[in-house]
Amino acid sequence: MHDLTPLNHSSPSTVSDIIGTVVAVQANFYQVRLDQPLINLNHSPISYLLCTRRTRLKKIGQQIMVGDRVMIEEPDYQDARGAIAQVLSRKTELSRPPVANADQILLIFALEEPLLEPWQLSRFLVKAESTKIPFLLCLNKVDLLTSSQQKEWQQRLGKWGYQPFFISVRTWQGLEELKNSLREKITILAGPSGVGKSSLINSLIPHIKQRVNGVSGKLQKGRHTTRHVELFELLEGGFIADTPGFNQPHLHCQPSQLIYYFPEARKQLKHASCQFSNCFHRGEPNCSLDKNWERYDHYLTFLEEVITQEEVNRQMGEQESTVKLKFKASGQEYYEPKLETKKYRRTSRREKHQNLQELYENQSLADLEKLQDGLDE
Ligand SMILES: Nc1nc2c(ncn2[C@@H]2O[C@H](COP(=O)(O)OP(=O)(O)OP(=O)(O)O)[C@@H](O)[C@H]2O)c(=O)[nH]1
Ligand SMILES: [Mg+2]
Ligand SMILES: [Zn+2]
Repeated sequence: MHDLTPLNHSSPSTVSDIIGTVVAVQANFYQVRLDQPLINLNHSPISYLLCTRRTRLKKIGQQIMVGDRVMIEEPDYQDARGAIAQVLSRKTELSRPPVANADQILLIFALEEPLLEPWQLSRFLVKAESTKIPFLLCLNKVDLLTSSQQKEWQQRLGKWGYQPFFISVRTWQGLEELKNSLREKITILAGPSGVGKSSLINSLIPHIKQRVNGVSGKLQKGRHTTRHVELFELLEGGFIADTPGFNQPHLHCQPSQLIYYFPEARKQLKHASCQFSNCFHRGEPNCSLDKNWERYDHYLTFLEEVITQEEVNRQMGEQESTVKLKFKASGQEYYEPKLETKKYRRTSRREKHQNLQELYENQSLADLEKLQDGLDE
């Protein structure tokens, strides 16, 4: 028989000793990075197990996501396989991309090629703020800028309330400092297409080059391509996940909350409050917000958007008995008609179809496409 003990040679391994992090999910298989490598009789360490999920978990509908901390039973040493017996409780959960226990988001933009576009950056920042997961802002391709241009951006973003990392994956500028912020954490990369997300991962972890290229590029941009997430292990400890670039994250939050996703306004409202607790800060009497800040226009535009979204949600709420918001394994949202009792199924299905039709007609196609993009809470 094969002997399997933790590398530290402490007490013999019991079932609950084997704990790891799910780094990839494919169909019904889970790739798990073990906290402590196991060694077999041949003294070869096993760091990864390919696992299935126990039927019991399947029965209770326990989903397993990338980033989940799991307990493994019945490891098969020969083939490096096992079965996930339990999923530990999650610290955080993102639905798009679907990742559990993310410690932080690394928002990355390029300063040039593609040119940094303030509105787009602002939208991503608001989206990141709304996830409540801490995030870092990183501006790449600093090699394409003069130092005075860099300083201008630094000052401008400082007024927005951010101190970004200025980096160049090409010249390695700023990467050591950035690496220190990734240590021992699960970090999710996010940002528009072409800004250098995959390049960054490839330079942080050179030995996985081919795998990361597989996740990236044009193939990922089609509407129906699978949005596959995978955690890559950093040499200094911790994991990082590449995501396919998306250019227009969709915002949805309570309209009255939106203002708090702008640090420069949040700071003001800490010291003063408006007459109305649900003030939208656009001309209400006795509004205490000073409107003289660069991104106030961004705020107003995004506010319109989230108010419209709230209205759509309300309409959907009214149809709650007929459609149900569901998530695909890839994290994509879709609406599915609920099934009712057999007696009414035939007629109500047609009605439900009509409801869905109306719902879709009320929104422009562009909005529906936007619904499919972006990070989610
Ligand atoms: N000048 C310059 N070019 C860079 C730098 N980092 C990456 N690039 C280039 O930018 C292009 C896009 O890089 P990717 O890493 O593929 O970008 P991505 O964010 O993964 O893009 P998607 O996968 O489409 O979301 C490549 O041609 C890189 O060589 C940099 O620091 N400076
Ligand atoms: Mg990429
Ligand atoms: Zn106000």
